[in-house]
Amino acid sequence: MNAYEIAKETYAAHGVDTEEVLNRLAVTPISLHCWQGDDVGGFENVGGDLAGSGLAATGNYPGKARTPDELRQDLEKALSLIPGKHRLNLHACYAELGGRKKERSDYGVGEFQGWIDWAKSRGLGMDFNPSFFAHPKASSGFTLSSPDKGIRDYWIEHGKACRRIGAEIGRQLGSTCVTNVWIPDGSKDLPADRKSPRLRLESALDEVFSEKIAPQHNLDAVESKLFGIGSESYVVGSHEFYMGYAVKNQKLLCLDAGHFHPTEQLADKISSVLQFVPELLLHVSRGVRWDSDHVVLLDDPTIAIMEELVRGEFLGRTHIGLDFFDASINRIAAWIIGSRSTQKALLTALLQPLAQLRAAEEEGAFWERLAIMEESKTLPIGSVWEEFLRRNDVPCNWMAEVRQYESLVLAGR
Ligand code: RNT
Ligand code: ZN
Repeated sequence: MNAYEIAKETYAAHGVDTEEVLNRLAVTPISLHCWQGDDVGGFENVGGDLAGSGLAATGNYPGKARTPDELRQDLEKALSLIPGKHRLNLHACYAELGGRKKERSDYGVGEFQGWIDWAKSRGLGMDFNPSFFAHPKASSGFTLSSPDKGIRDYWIEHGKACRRIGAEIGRQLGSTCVTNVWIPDGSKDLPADRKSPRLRLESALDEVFSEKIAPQHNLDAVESKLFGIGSESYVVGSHEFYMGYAVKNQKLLCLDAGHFHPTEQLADKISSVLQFVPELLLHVSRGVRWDSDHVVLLDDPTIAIMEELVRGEFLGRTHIGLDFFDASINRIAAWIIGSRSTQKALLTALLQPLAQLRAAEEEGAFWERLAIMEESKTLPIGSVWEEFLRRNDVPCNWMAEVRQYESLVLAGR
């Protein structure tokens, strides 16, 4: 018997069917965020200042992608070392303008056709994001909630344009695109008026979402945040704001694992939120002190998120995306580590002896429930993971390939 066959028997004795688990893992895509590949730079050259707009990647590891083709080449390398079928999550600032100048408010599908064709040729679905940052019109710190009507209208048009692009992506690829709205709006120091920007944000969002778009092509999500660089004292789009907005308007809520208080667990929010909104978008991330965007690991918070998705039978209503950017390590390796860790967390959750846990809970045997949780941590998960890699023709030891790619491709940039 090989290691997988032994693991299969071990899990069967705990009431877990590893074949079913492997099938479920195989049909759960991860939406891979383009922005880890170039430190959230994009290719528009608008002369914006990232640090001034609430997002900052730190580090200067050599070999960063400088063009859409280089970024696609890097994504292909990463995807070849991540088992399963996945998606690309693209930001509007990755538009291909071909050297021309174009306002974000005027973007159409043409600027993204290269990305769509590439995704289609590789069998990838796509998700999309309007970019409300790294732009002169975001430099005041306010976009959709700006007191300046001209600024607000510009970003409203951008949001509308992006929903149409999202719908066209979904239509062309035959796979629903989730278009996620995150804005950096907020203030460094104490505002005197917390109310007005929120009222303006609500009506701006209503305008952005006013056009009817077929939900099989595009779904809208809204993402909250606790604080950011330059928005330490006040974030217009707080959790309460977007929770209210999503419930009222039946939008998807995007929960980013790095956007809450450090001791607050995203996992516990899932069942509450899905009781009132139709679907969820996750930005799987790892907060470290003030940073919300470290590379995802197979850690307790990530496992707890996946446990909730499995235990609540929420996988069918949840879109799993990644959101981190580390410019201090090999960027392709960052994608691979984060994606594989997310998949391992899901595998861990799928392999838990849920029937046993539920039986113990129903009986009121809480000591036994805790014991099963602890004992199941050392069941042979690694053998099931290796079987998943084998079936997807992806190596266990991918580091040698990344090292080689580093010397053959990245070193020449
Ligand atoms: C920022 C949000 C947002 C961005 C991306 C680039 O705090 O998490 O999701 O990271 O849209
Ligand atoms: Zn996010």
